[in-house]
Amino acid sequence: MTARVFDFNNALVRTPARSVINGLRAVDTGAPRFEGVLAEHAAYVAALEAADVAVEVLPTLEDFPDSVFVEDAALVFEGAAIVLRPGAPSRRGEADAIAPVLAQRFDHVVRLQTGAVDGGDVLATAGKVFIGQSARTNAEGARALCGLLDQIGLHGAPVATPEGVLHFKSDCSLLDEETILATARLAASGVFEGFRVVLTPEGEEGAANAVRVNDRVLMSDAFPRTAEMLNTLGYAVVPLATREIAKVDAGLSCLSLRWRGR
Ligand code: CIR
Repeated sequence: MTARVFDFNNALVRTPARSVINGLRAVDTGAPRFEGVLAEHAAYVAALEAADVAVEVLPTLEDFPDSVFVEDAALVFEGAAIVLRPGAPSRRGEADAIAPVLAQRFDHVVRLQTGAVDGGDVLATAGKVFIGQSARTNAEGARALCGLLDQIGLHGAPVATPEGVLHFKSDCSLLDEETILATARLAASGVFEGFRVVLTPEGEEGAANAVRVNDRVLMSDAFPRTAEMLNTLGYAVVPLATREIAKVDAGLSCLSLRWRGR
């Protein structure tokens, strides 16, 4: 199997819980305003729909403040899904909540049984699936995930996430089959050898967590220099407000699970 890496017609998202204001955050810049998070989330859903993606909105999980970040609990591919084991103890139960949802939608669903992996640490490219080891994803989980990927014909490649970076994909995203948008600190590790790498401008590192969906790239509107650079390179950037949700370390990929399906 080769992973469809940005050609999607389905997505799952989850409505933010009121408890999102207590979501985990690396640096405390204050709690997000709930109404603001809701509005930003609604605009994100609309942007996916405008890109021709059928979006299913899952109900809130009040007991899990970070459950809006559905990407961290699972990986989805054409016909197959993998339920993960999020690394933060407060997020582990999100996997139990997403498992039955995936069982209804995918022919093949397997579950990571050991270690810890957050979906935010997993970047699927056409040839290989990078698994960034981080404070949330450990070597045991990465190894076990490689085994599960192997079962569905995909090749997992454990790599390092720079120190202090929340998730591997906090610092990179796929722009097309050959091109990765990355921060200079991640690209410097040489991990993307063989890819064309577009670097985020200094001071706009947060732009790296964008998401390519069909013919466009969804990106935070906080990074105008990156947007201009990508537009000049021929990518169609859709800027989205993330001011509130970014206070709990949101990027653009973490808000949905995306796949090509029937
Ligand atoms: C967390 O720390 O787990 C959440 N507050 C943010 C998760 C963002 N997820 C992602 O980038 N994949």
